Amino acid sequence: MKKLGILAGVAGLAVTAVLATSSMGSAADKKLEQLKAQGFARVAIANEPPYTAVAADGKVSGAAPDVAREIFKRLGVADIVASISEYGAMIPGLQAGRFDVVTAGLFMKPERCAAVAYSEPVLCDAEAMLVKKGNPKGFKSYEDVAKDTSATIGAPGGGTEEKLALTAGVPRERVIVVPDGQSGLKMVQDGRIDAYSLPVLSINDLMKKAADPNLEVIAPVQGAPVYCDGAAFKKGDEALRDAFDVELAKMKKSGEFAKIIEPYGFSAAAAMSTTRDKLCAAK
Ligand code: 6CS
Repeated sequence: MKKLGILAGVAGLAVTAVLATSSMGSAADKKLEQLKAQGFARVAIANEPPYTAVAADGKVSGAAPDVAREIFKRLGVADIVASISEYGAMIPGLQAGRFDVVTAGLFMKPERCAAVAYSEPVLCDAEAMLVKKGNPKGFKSYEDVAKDTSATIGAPGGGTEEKLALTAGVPRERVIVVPDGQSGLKMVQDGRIDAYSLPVLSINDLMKKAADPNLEVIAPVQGAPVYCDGAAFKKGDEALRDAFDVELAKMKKSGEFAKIIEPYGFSAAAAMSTTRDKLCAAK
């Protein structure tokens, strides 16, 4: 009887394992099935062209949402619906289930990689500063801002540039949280901050639209890394992330990826020259 009992026990374990795997498998597909049924994926964006943009009529564009829209379409999810969020609120919002994915140029860094499930790289860029014409304070790096005790620098709340300035030694009270590009531009124009920092392509976009001869772009910010973003999924949605990556890899190979991002000024080669693992391990 004993033997039978043990055999039954082993069989029971095997059945449990099979059920668990298939339920895990179905749990993973469940998220994609849920998005297909929903008809759209809820994406977080910042409205920071050319990464992400919302037109007056509500139309969402920008390199990150355009790549995500195309990939979700290939996965059977008809469209994306975007919510504007501050960078610092994107990961908490994702974890709270307010978004299905962040497609906003949220750069991969170890602490973020620990909190979300990133896709492979999509958009890469260096950092820049917008300053008064002639760069009167001679900024070349975030350390230069730190050394000048009267200098202030604006950056997005919870964003990479805020972190870089603080890490370079700029005291908290001289790092000013700026809600959006237009505000940052105006604050530099009005002399309320001495510099406004965003990635190069975002600052260049602001500069082009402002067409203000009294402004100057410092790019790249010396000593700051080139970062790349990926689509950021909630931990637990790795199967959806993996399905996203399969389509992303096909588009990188076919040239369709370049066709979407390069008109915005991004380099497909830059994104294809690195990997999530490398970026998430970078110091
Ligand atoms: O990932 C970030 O934190 C940064 N990414 C972009 C596209 N703009 C500013 C932000 O700080």
